[in-house]
Amino acid sequence: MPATVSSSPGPSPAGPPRSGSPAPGRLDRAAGVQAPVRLARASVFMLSLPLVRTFRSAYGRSAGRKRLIVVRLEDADGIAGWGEAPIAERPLYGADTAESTWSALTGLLLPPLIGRPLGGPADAAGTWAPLIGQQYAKNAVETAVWAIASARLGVPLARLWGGARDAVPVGESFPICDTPEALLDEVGARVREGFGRIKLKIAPGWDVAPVRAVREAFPGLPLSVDANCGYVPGYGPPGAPWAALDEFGLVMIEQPLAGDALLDLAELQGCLRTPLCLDESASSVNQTRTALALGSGRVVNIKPPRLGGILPAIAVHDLCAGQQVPVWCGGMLETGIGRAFNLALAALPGFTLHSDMSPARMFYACDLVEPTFDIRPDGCIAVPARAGNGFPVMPGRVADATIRSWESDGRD
Ligand code: OSB
Ligand code: MG
Repeated sequence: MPATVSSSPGPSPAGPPRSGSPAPGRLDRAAGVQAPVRLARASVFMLSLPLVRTFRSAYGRSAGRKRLIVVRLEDADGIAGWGEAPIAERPLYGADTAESTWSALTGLLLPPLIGRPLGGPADAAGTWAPLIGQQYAKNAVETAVWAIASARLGVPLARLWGGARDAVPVGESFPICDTPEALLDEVGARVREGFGRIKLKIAPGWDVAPVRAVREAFPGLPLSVDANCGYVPGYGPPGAPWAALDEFGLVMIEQPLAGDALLDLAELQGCLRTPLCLDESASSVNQTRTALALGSGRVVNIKPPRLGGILPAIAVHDLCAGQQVPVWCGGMLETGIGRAFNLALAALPGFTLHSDMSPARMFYACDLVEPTFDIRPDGCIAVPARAGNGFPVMPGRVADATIRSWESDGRD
């Protein structure tokens, strides 16, 4: 049967949601994409990539090398799609780890998919619907199936998902530095390259002083902070550091308290003018809905690997659009494989704030895609216009970085 795009144009036009209008319904459109696929082969690669810079946040420091997993799926016609699980070795940001993701991919998610006829990406996601957790593994497989579907249809992902723009405004996420002076030098360099919003990682001991230094040096710069759950309610003297940070006109304060501390977050939000942004808290569609209803935040960071795929990410987009809650696409130091999906997702109309989308060159000596992407002088990164993976994946570079691999054609 030839591959087809669902004839439905989607229930609502592109553009910002109007008050009282229904949610834009991008989920129905994406879930309805028809692209019959039968997977013939699946490969999983555990990679160790050299980092060109230390990334330090409230969770600690990644330095030297970073593990990540990439998945390659191939259909019966030889069309390949790649997906990425930008996992960490330790369960700090989320519960998944490199080893748990490996075991979920090779033991749970991939074996039932090989040889099974799928009507499209939603069918793949349907095979693991009853399984809880394993978000990074689900995301890697779902995105790889999307890449095959997009290649078969000859339609770029952003168009399949109802994207409304061909370039995305981007910001940079700044790790904790040794001194505010070192931070100022780096922020200046990124602002000159065109990054339109700067996000500073904060943690107890690295908060008000560095934020003040950047604010004073760049008075009009859209600035935000990300605490990665690094504070507890009642930390420090009353109000500290939130009352001081509230004076800097920040775009948002991302995840000041633990992900599941929805009541404490709502209480803190009630004391601040600055919107709180949900990152670790937005771990599922339902938890995001609960957090918004409680007032635990007013902005949502959407990351497909944290949510377990593109379809749940689009569901959160639709939820937020229906409530006029601005969203943006966060990152987890993905290579160009993962970033291509993030860029396509950030083309959806609800993504009105700058995405964390620094080019892979900021972290890795060599990207896994070629050509890779970079920021344009206007501060935007172009949404991939190519069908399939968006950026061509270089199998030789994957092979060079592989420390362990698994492959199945379903006969084992
Ligand atoms: O909290 O947004 C986060 C990286 C790894 C895990 C969590 C986070 C981050 C970042 C990096 O901030 C953003 C990026 O990928 O550019
Ligand atoms: Mg964050």
